[in-house]
Amino acid sequence: MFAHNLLKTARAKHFNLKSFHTSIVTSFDVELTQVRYSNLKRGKYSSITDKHISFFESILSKSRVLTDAADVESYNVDWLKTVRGASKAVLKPKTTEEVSAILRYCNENVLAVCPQGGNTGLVGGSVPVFDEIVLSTALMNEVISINKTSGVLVCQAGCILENLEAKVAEQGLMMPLDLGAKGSCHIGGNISTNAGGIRLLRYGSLHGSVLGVEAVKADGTVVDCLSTLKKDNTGYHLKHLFLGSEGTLGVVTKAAIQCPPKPQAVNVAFLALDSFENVLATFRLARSCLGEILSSFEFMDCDSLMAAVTRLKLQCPVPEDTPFSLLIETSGGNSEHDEAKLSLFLDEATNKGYINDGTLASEPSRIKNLWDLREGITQSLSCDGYVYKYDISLPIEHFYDIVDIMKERLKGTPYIKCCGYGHVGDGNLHLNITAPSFDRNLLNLIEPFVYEWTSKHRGSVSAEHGIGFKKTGVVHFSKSGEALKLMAQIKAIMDPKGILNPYKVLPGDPH
Ligand code: FAD
Ligand code: 2HG
Ligand code: ZN
Repeated sequence: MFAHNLLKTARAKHFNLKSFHTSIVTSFDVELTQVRYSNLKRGKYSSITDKHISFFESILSKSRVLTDAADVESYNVDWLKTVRGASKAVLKPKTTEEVSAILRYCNENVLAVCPQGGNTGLVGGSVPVFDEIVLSTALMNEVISINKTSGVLVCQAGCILENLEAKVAEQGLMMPLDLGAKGSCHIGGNISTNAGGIRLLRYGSLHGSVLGVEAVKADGTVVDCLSTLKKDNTGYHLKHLFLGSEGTLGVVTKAAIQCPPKPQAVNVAFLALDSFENVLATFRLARSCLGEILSSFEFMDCDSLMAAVTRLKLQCPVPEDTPFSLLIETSGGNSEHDEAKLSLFLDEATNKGYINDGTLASEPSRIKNLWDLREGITQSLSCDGYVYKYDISLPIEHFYDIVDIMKERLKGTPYIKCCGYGHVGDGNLHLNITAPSFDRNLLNLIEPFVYEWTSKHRGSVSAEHGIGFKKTGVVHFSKSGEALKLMAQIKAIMDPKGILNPYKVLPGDPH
């Protein structure tokens, strides 16, 4: 029988992404990007003047144009506190028409713009590199409609994911994506990064569940692809251009999203395993035993889990020296049916010797406590100082190899932790290496080695976080020269003056 090592309820603790991390390093401690990456050249953009500010104030009102250095600062620094721009202005439109007027003006005056949602991106894409104007979607937060029958939500781009989750739940629906940053990230940011998250295994990528988008091109043209239809094969599927283009092709202003029904029964098992081989065996078994009710299959190694346990002071549901842990979630329409399936799976996994220990939760607060352990890892690791983050897709059989290889490679260096966690079900590993502070020698030991290794194993150098600012130099490890050329051509058509999020995604100098 499966060992129901009952969880002594972990402390219910809802961490706030913004305040938690801000308390460790302040924005002003972060080195300016233009200093840290001193070989970068500012593009030939105009610098913002009082005349430009007056124009923005005339269309937005004074209160929605921030120019005071103290007000602007948090928009200049990324969530990880690893890059810092020097923007002098933040614009906060409320409508598509205002976004259009801003971009038309910026395009005519060759002013560079950095679109920003919740600023939770992990690749430095959401903050300026030099003095780009920040266009924040924070006030574009209206839910336009929710159709209970079709399950289609239409909303503005600045809606916070967690708020949308609560809104659609009132209609018996759920959002098709979920991620640790849900309390801060915007749906427009999710679309622009093509965010993956913890339920992609079940509900697929946003390329499937985003039915339509409205976006504004660099010259201010509003592109209305806000279809709410499931089927629409009328020519090129333009909406996909905005999914994952990280603000370089247009500003997403509205979206139509297919929301699945909210499941009636959710169960979470948190399991202890002693080898990665057993992780893979458990995954195979879960797929065959749990089938359609499997909604997450998340993995963390000992250092990742213990970072969350110690930093967030959470109860550890498995022995503290457990080499590997899994969080497996099922969701479906019938609790008896789901529990019976889960029980069978757990018994079989125990009998086969795949799992050693674990706990099971079906009550919402206990489920949340278990998820907090997994979702709190990113924040906890940041407490060490600087985090070198790698978000890679790999063939499943090589999923964990790089963590051990990297530990060996970094012996004798000042790194603190080298750990791996992520979405096994999607073949997506988060390799994180922490150190007291940014160290170029350490970086040079990790890169380009980690990318070469990933490429050699036919993996992707960015599974779900995107390219942003930090990965432009390595995108060629996962994209052919021809593909990169086509990307540059598309950029030139959509944004000929290169004003939208320069220095991001595409390798090479901006326009
Ligand atoms: P921002 O960070 O503000 O922006 C991200 C990029 O999108 C930038 O390039 C920006 O210019 C662009 N952008 C933003 N809004 C728009 C818009 N309206 N139009 C055009 N461009 C725009 N990511 C995952 O994929 N899976 C995870 O599981 C996951 N977990 C996370 C957990 C934590 C604790 C944190 C801090 C981050 C996590 N992330 C994850 C990364 C991040 O949350 C996602 O990339 C998210 O989608 C970013 O949304 P945002 O609103 O914060 O966008
Ligand atoms: C997650 O899955 C996020 O928790 C963040 O994608 C991963 O911080 C990371 O490396
Ligand atoms: Zn992830």
